[in-house]
Amino acid sequence: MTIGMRISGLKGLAIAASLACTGLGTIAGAAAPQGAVAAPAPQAAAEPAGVSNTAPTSAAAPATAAPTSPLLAQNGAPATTIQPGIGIPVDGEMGLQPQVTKNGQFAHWMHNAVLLPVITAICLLVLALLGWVVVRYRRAANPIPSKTSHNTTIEVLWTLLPVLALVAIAVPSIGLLQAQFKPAPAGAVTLKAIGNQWYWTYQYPDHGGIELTANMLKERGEVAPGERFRTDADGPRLLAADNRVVLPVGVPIRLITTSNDVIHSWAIPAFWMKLDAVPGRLNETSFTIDKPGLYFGQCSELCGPRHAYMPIAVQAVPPAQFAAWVRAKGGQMPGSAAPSSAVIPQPGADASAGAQEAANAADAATGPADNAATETAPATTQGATGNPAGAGNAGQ
Ligand SMILES: [Cu+2]
Repeated sequence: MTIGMRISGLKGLAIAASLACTGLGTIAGAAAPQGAVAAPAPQAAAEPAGVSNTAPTSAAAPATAAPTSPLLAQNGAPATTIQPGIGIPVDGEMGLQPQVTKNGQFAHWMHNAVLLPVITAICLLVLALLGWVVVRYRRAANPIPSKTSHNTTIEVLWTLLPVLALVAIAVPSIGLLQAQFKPAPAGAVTLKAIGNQWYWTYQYPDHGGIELTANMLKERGEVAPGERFRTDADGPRLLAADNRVVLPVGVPIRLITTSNDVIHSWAIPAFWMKLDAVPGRLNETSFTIDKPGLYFGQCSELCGPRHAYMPIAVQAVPPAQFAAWVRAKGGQMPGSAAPSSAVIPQPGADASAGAQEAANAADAATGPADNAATETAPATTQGATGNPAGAGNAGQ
């Protein structure tokens, strides 16, 4: 009886707790009944610019040319659909997302073929040794313990074997570390990602200074009438952004990150990419996307109360589509513009006067952290598009 009451008491507590949790959850969930919503045509896919469902964010972004092709969505980005299991998290999934960069594929292999087997083998060995000691040398079986205090052979072994295991792991690991910070080759597409509390701005300095501002898309119940909200075509809740970063596949990308306020981190799991965005400095890395698709990520450096609400959505498209997008955004492809942007300068790659000139021009274009982006990042953006206290905002 007592036990029964105690259990039901605990059960009541548990039910109350879960009700509290689901209560919070349903507030967020009710805002976006997945699939139940008569999905308005994905705004990013078909509607012309200026449609009532356009978020104010689009207005805050620099004025862009109208779409020039039916392949391009209202924001000039090629329409790309989400592929199940690629570039997005999957419920109940264990392990890493499928990787679409060379470093990511290598790292994935290393995780699955090197690290996991080594960890498993070491754990099993230590467990077996412990079990053996516990059983074989228990007091009943071993009433008079040995007084041995040294054994050279076993001491050499337990020093050397871990060293060998570490060296075996270090060889591919150091190679991967080096590959992750390899400078981009000439001809790479430069993407500059700038962290802000709490949204991302992007610049394409080699493509006529295209600029984007990307805010998280709010749920249906969180927007003002007529304001754009997230649909399933935009991406999962908390990961869909109003503006996607468009990048070409098969072309090296030079990623430069910086920040306007605190440290953020630009991270896309499917790219094996996580690069801190630090105010006052530029971090750089490079990667090449193998497959067209839609890839989602988030800020991965705790940057304040709305840290969880600054998603990253990358749309990787064939180079020709990328060029069309650049033109639709009012930019131009390198080579079709001033000669200074035709060659992407590499420090020390070419000391000729022309290259130096190009380097200087590019330096001026990418500039230090507090460059034009800082000034043009509209102060109103956050006010216009930051989500009001709502789902997931309770901690603020
Ligand atoms: Cu952040």
